[in-house]
Amino acid sequence: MSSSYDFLFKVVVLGEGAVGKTAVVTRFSHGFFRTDYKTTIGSQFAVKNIDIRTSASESVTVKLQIWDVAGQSRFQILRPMYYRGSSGGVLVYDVSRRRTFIVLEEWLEELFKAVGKKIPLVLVANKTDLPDRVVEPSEGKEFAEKHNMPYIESSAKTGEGIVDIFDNLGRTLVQKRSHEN
Ligand code: G3D
Ligand code: MG
Repeated sequence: MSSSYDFLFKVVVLGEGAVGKTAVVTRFSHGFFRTDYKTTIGSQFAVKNIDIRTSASESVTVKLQIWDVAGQSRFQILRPMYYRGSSGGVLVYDVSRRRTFIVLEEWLEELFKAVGKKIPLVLVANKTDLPDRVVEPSEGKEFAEKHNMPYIESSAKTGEGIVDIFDNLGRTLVQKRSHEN
């Protein structure tokens, strides 16, 4: 197993408590879903290498350091510290709870303020496997368009969309970094 990589990015996962941040990260980094997650205390991170194709014959290895930040308000004072130095983010809401969608704007503000600039994000509509969906795809797409970010529907339970999230973000970050250099 090779541990070499071409790019390293810190990525933060943010959104209200219980939207599935830990489930999404666990599904992506370990490939399974479980129902006995401990509520994230403070923060934890996972590391995963992904290959991104840059042309028909070339690809680059991107190492993602994915920070799973606790969404509960009692951790608010700590979060800016975890956000700092992030190259990108994954903004998650739960399609079965409207409140988690309504507060997205506040999460954006908190993140950009801590990082000191806008960084590429992916909007994730999670828990699409649930029958009691209340936030429609059109609403999520509209928010994503307004903020110039891709919109991805996911289920940490079935695995739908999970790889897409990180692939999409990794690709954007590689393109951005390549333009900067
Ligand atoms: P958080 O890290 O954003 O706080 P968690 O959220 O990952 O801890 O998930 C909160 C609850 O939602 C967990 O339920 C978890 O199993 C569930 N969950 C996360 N993603 C999905 C999904 O895509 N589909 C469904 N159906 N459930 C999901 P429990 O009951 O374990 O607390
Ligand atoms: Mg969590």
